Amino acid sequence: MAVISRLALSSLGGLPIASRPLVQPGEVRPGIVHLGLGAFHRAHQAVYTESAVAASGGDWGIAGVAPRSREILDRLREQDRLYSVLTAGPSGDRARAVGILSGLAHAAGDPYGVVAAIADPGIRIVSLTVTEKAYRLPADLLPQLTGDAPPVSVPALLVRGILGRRGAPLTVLCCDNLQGNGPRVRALIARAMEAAGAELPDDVAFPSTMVDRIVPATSADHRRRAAAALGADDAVPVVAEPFSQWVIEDDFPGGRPDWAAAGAILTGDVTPWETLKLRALNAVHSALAYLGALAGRELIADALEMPGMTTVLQRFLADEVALTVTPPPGATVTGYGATVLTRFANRELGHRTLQVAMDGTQKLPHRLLGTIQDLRDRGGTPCWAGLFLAAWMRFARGYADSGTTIPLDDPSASRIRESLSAVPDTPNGVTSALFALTEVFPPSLAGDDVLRREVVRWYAELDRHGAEATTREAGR
Ligand code: CS2
Repeated sequence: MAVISRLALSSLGGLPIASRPLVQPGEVRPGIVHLGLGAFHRAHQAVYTESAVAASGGDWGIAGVAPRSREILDRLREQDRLYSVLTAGPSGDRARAVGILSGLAHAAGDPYGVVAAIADPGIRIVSLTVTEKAYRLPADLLPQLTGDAPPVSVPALLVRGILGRRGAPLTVLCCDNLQGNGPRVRALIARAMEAAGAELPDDVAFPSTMVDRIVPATSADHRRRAAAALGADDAVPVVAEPFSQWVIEDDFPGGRPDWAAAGAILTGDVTPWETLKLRALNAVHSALAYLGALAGRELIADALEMPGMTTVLQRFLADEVALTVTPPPGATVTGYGATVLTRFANRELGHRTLQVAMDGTQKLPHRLLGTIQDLRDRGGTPCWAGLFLAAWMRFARGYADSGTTIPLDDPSASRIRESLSAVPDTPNGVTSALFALTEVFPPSLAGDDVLRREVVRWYAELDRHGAEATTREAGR
């Protein structure tokens, strides 16, 4: 079988028409530097940008920066920066090559090259998918800003790049699942600027965005299926569900691609979309991940099939999320929630519970704790949210209900292990130790007796009966 590359396209007659990229790599000049060349970016923003350029033109090629791993860069270079997106759903597999990557760089290996790319006035947007945990200032920020250490962290790359621009307007576009992602990143970069003895220039904008497409880690099976659907081998395909959504706050002082032509929603206020997505979709995802992983369910679709699960999730959406979220015009929490559950039932995606379970300490504040806080502020009791929090706490012990170990992949893993080793392995012991994690729980929730009672109650159920039986009973 041919390998996906320009050579393959020209000398081997090319790919089937439906699989061809909308633009050729190198045909479009770079206008965007993207930090975080993971699967999500390649299946979401890159696809929108390629369609926008194909529809309306513009120098909006993407220079993709891999923060740490070189592997993806080497593979993409071998394929002339082409890769494919495998869309997997109940109606079968489809695959298409994407050609919008106009350059590749490695932040760990060549940080000054990345700083120079951000400083280049031809670049008008720096977009980010670096996961929740990258949005903090590193302990060695100062040397990274002064040049005594290489600027490898996201804040240092941005500060040094922005300082090099001398007046060319720029948009920093955060595409990670953080509540208020625009203002949050602006505040972070403003603090880093201050540490550098500078001020954030007025012509740098930080619009908020809501990004949505389920993109599991690519497996060997996905690679085989991508090759079959594409008609060519690809070492680095990405797999995604058919659904895709992007809502963007329209604030781009240096211009932007015509993303609306690609189906994105450009708006003045992203907040209602963002809150709905985090609190309905991502919270339910985490609930499935923790309850499912405890019950030994490998896939999100398997977890959704646990008896009682759908009822539990629907009650959470109707009784707790709907009560605290004002959805965007035309949407309802329960209607949105129903679509989310259909999407999670997509077994062809092969999305693993352990992948969604990762980084709980970073994710839960954005997706679950806001709902809990709002409920408590109104004097309500977070029943279902309490169950999900208890499931995370039980998961954090590192054992499934069967007694097999489950890996705790979380930046706070060692702090969690340390706290748990100092308390008895009981509902009160474990929950008290974890409520004391200040990076997760604000004092208003850590000291809330009603919340604590709910969580301890559910934890005791999970401890006694396991996640499978607890969910079944709860969903009666
Ligand atoms: C998931 C998200 O891994 C996770 O935490 O909840 O990555 C989710 O698949 C996306 O936000 C969907 O847009």
